[in-house]
Amino acid sequence: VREEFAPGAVILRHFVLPQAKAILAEVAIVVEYSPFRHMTTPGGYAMSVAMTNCGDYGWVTDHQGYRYSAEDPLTGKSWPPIAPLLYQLAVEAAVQGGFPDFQPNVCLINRYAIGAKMSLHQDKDEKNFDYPIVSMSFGLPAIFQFGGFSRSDSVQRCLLTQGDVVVWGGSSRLAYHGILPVKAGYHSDTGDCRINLTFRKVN
Ligand code: MD3
Ligand code: FE
Repeated sequence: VREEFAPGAVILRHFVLPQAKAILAEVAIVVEYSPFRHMTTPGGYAMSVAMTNCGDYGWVTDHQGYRYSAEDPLTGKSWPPIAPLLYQLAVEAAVQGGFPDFQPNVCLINRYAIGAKMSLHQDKDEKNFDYPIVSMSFGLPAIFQFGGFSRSDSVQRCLLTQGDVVVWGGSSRLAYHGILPVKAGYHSDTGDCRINLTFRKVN
């Protein structure tokens, strides 16, 4: 089901539902090598969302700021590679979203325990915004907030559930967005959490 949520933002509901278990199995392999961790914001707060990455680079934050790093600061090694299944599904979703030339080299993996949230923010660390971001959601549902180019702009809300994919390109790419605190619940594939993958192209 293809639905334009905002200019350039295409929701593919349940696009990876058939592959959800296989994708989560790939996430488990990544996590064995580069575990989930609560990173520290430049302001000194621990994020409620636990994160890891796979790919050529990973998104990291610490007292020095937000950036992409070729090395996992926790292991001192490279991040594990993006599994072919994940890569292929991200590329297929981007094609469906109108981006036939998207070749992601970063996958940020977010884990939301109950109560975890992500405040309104823009994704600007990639530097080249011509590439879209492809997101995939699993496990517990979450309310996603989508605003404008200014933090104070009004927001639209939508529920993201297991297998939903969103391609964020065009003018949606620099919009403010966030996730409200995840409500208590249980999902047979993830237990008491929500998992989100975002595929990005970073040079
Ligand atoms: C809209 N993640 O990792 S995914 C993030 O559910 C992030 O974990 C949220 O925001 C999550 O940066 C939201 C949907 C999403 C991802 C990237 C976007 C929406 C976006 C980039 C630009 C605009
Ligand atoms: Fe974001």
